[in-house]
Amino acid sequence: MTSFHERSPLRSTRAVLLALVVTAAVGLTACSHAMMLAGAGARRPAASEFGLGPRTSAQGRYIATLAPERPLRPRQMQTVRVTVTDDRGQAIDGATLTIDGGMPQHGHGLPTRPRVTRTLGDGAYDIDGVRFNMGGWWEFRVAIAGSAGADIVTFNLEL
Ligand SMILES: [Cu+2]
Repeated sequence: MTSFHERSPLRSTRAVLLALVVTAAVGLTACSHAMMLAGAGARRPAASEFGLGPRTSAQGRYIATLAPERPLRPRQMQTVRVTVTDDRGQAIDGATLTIDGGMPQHGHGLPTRPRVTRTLGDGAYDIDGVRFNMGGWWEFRVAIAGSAGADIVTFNLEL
């Protein structure tokens, strides 16, 4: 015969496992409520800080402009062309661009790993695999390692 005291720990273990499974399932959705709460302190920049550029890098070494093949919308995979110049407007070719980003208020990154697949000359590069999995404020960061040094341009996008 099994006493209450023997069964009880098993029940609580099951309850914990169930809670973990539920938490994991919620975490797999585009953006959980917990994530939104975690990043709720991130301050949305002024409207003037939004857009496709031209946008100056953090240390002023480069100026970058985004040109999506179609207007950016949530849940669409697409290619975004970025044009890079130095601070005097001279095209920067041969740079290594690394893409990063996410939603500061939700505490999650990009759902894909966009990367440069074509260099077009005149400072233009095509970034493939750009996708935003929900609407809202996104940061889209382009780290540039080129002839003027290393710097990063942060675009604020509203989808
Ligand atoms: Cu989000």
